Amino acid sequence: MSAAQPRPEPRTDWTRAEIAALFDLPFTELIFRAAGVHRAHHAPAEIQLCTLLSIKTGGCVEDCGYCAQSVFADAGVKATKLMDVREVLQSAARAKDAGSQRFCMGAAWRNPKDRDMPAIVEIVKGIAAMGMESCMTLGMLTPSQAGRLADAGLDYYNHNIDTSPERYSEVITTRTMDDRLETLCHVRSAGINVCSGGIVGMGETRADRVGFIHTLATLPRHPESVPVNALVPVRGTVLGNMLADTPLAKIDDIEFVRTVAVARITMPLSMVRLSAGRESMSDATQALCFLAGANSIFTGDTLLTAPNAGDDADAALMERLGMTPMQGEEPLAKINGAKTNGAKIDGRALAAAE
Ligand code: SAM
Ligand code: DTB
Ligand code: SF4
Repeated sequence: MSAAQPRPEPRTDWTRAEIAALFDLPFTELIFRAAGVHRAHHAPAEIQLCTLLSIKTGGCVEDCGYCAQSVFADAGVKATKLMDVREVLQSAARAKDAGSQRFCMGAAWRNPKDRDMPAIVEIVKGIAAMGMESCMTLGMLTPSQAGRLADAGLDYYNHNIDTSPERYSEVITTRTMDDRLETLCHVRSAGINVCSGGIVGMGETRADRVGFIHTLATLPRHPESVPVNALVPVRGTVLGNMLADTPLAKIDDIEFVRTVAVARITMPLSMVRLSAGRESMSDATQALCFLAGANSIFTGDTLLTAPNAGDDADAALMERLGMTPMQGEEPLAKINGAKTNGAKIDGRALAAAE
């Protein structure tokens, strides 16, 4: 195909049977196919580096069974107020200096209150002014809040569907999957790039993983980024306690890699982010995830409250694998035309940590 021809839109009409059939492939066949799709659309030796900061921690009124920040959990997380705008921007500047492409901020809210919006808008504008990409995850949004974030220059909004529609109410009772999809629709309509994925390893079935991927891959437009988190089992949360008491319920590494591969095949242009859970994954499992099409990670020692692999471990892993930080724009963001602040990274993050 010549470079001038438009790239075909990725399929959004996947059936559950097709997705289940992908999961059922022999592992080597599945990974081979996923790697082929990956290199057709992405630079296979590049990894996008994102930095995460919790700008408002704990005390969340939602009852997500995996989350240490819920008021229903007893995980020893201290509730804080929204961080000072200046402190957040200083932290973003440090991340930029360290070579991170995107600054992602999370707040333990069911939804932002309108009184929170001026500070949030100021943060988004400040990060845009630094020439860095921004991502926020603040819970459910109204159309007007999404519009305000878009006007401020927010590049990405993270809002996970977390699991299959069937499993949803077993994990979270204080909101529905439809509530989540509605916010994704407001974010999309406002012209903000969508980041949406979920968690595997919550004791779900293969059919739930099929339903989870199916829900994302049949959205009217695929999310630009798809975070695949491995459950970080935190004692004091419903799911963390379950895993601590039934260690055999932990997801098998091979099944985790299969989930990454199926996400890659069904959403070929999306960035697939290997998100939470890397700190307890072997280098070999992470390498298989990259081979299967994962091409983005969170750097640093902490996610929101849970430990992350850390820059030294990541620098060593990248060196071992001969992989380099991604420099350019995400393929779907480029095609969909939603603006990004076009941040460029210079690869100093990992080099500095060596
Ligand atoms: N309150 C906002 C929300 O729920 O959208 C934003 C923050 S919330 C912590 C962001 C995402 O982190 C969740 O949707 C979930 O997918 C992921 N997450 C939370 N706790 C996790 C855990 N223990 N292990 C893996 N992923 C987790
Ligand atoms: C996502 O899917 N994973 C990140 C990000 N989006 C905000 C969060 C992971 C949180 C892990 C648990 C914690 O740190 O408390
Ligand atoms: Fe609150 Fe988000 Fe945690 Fe759910 S995942 S309890 S909404 S912070």
